[in-house]
Amino acid sequence: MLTIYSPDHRHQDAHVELTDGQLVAPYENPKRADRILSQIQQADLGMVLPPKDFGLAPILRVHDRGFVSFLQSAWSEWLAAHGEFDALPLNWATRTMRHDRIPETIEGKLSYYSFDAGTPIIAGTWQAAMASAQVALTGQDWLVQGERSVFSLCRPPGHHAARDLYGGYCFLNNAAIAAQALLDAGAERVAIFDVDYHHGNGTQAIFYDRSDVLFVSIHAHPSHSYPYFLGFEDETGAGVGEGFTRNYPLPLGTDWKAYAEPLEQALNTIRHYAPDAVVVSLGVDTYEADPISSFRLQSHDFHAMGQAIARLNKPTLIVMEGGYALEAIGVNVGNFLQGVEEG
Ligand code: SP5
Ligand code: ZN
Repeated sequence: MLTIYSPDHRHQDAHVELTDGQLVAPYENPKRADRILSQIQQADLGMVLPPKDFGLAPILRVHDRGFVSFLQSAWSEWLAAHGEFDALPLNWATRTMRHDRIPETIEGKLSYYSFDAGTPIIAGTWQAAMASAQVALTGQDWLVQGERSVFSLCRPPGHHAARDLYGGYCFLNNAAIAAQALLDAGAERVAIFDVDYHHGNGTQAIFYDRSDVLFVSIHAHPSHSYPYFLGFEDETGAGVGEGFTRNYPLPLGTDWKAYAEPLEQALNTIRHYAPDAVVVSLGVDTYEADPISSFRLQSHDFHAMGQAIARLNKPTLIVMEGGYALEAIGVNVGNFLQGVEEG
């Protein structure tokens, strides 16, 4: 299988993450993509190609222009105001507050455009996020050229980012940008299948009121897991999008035995939709030893998951999302890709 990769991901390399009341080294760090890439090379999984440059236009098909401008200038504004510390928001407009005014200062803008404090902006954030989106777009382009399956080794990840919101280590929604580009290249229906441990709240929000993108997600139940406020079963879409969002929230501790059946249900939902192409948001944070998650999938289960998805028998773009167990992330992703290839 073709892999698309850019070393520019290394520009997103923050200093701190606030977790359980402590400042720790970021779970979302450059080693993740390095490990995946070296596994792909060692296991001879196919050619690795750099991204082409599709510019900003396909990103602005999904994201708000003010949001994109904010991401481009956030670091220089923050640097001028505070110096070389990771840029992090401290408060948000929740219930009882207003959402219709964009603040003028960088602290206010960080708050306006984010939904958590776990997603630091540093000097290289824009460059890395932009490269990650181009990696997804290039994979999409190969699919349009006739490839059956392509792996876009995106980093930073994307599925938590909405039209004008960043968070959950995500800035630009790579999977959504690729899905929209597939439509713009002539596809009538695209299915996004999100298997990351966390609900893809950003992707769901982007396509919630549309029927040309089916969003299907299998994830930890939001009653106990991040991002907490979206991903429940009763969210099924709005307006003409009614019926084109499907969530499969699962309990803490879910293992393959409990995962396999909802996985098959989710795949049947996708089959019924008969998409022209499938975009997989691949998180391997469902792994048993993931440091921030609770599921219990084993390394060989990712092979079975890849095989099950390949049985959809559709052109498939795999976009990298989460997965934080550095010692196993390469093998887990490699197993998944091998499963897809074997079908
Ligand atoms: C792309 C992706 O996987 N983003 C995940 C973002 C999760 N951010 C907050 C996670 C909080 C986890 N807290 C549990 C810590 C265990 N000690
Ligand atoms: Zn995740």
